[in-house]
Amino acid sequence: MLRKPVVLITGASGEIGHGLITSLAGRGDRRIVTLDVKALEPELARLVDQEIIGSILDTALLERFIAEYEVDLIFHLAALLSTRSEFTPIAAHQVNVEGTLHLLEFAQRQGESHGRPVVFLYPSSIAAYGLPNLEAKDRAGKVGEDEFNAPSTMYGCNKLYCEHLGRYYARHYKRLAPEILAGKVDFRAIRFPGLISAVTVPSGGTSDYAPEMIHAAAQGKPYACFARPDTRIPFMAMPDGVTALLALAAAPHGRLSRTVYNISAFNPSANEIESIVRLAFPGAAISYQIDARRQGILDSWPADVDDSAARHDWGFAPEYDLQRAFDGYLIPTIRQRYR
Ligand code: AKB
Repeated sequence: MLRKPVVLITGASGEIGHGLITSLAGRGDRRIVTLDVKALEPELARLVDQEIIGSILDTALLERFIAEYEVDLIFHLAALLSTRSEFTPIAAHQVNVEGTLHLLEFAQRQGESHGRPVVFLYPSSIAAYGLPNLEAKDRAGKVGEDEFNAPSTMYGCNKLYCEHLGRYYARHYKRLAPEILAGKVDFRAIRFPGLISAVTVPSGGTSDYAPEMIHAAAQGKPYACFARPDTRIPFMAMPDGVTALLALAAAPHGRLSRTVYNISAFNPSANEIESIVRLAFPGAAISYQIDARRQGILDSWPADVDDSAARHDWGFAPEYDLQRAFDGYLIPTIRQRYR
């Protein structure tokens, strides 16, 4: 029996999965199989060809998958985010690193069996950076992909290491074997800034103060922001994040000069976000209750990143700047959501 060609999305029930499934299903050019420990919301489940509920750590499950499907595109979204990972570093390592290793090995075996490279999209993060102190952060300006690669969180270490693992599979896999086995996995990573979605609320991240503030205000709930008002990191509206993943997936291999790309859209401080939220929701009850430990993580992330390689190599160009993200996407969609 012929195996069925599909795109595989792990961690599909998370925030990025939501937008990605909707976009991929809208195009209608690929069958979609998802893998997550959590069930998809019913309206998303209807858009996929098969929903598998299970763990990326379950190797028997991946074995069965190999026998049944021919995968040539993977979006490996499953991960524990930065704040949660600090509370459970071993679980974080298992999901974020061992899980990714399993998926890379799965992709390698898929590529070997059907003979085409498997395009492997990996959402990395600004957490892969580690600025030593606020003075260095202020001085650094737009940080390039190869600078300040000394993360100070478990999640950041996991992301940075998996970027290297992906590059190893793509370029050097089993380099001492008599036959050439590298190149079966076409690994492509994006270092995402904090993502802000109008339709989902994140959990377990450290950039969560921005989406939490907006969603709380829209619901008329008070919000105590855990970040200092002057905290500045890069952010992006979710639709641009999804478009970026799809654009990098579609880019001709020969145009890519690297395996890991920064992308960014805007980088307001926490109190700039607060001002915009107050304009949209005049009654918003926003206060600050700074969590010094989480603040330390935010202070180690860059205030801005240099995304010129992504713009040059695969045409990255975000549609939403700060004003447009709020006026044209977040505020109207969120208002609708909580009506
Ligand atoms: C987190 O805060 O952990 C994530 C991220 C920036 O990768 N949103």
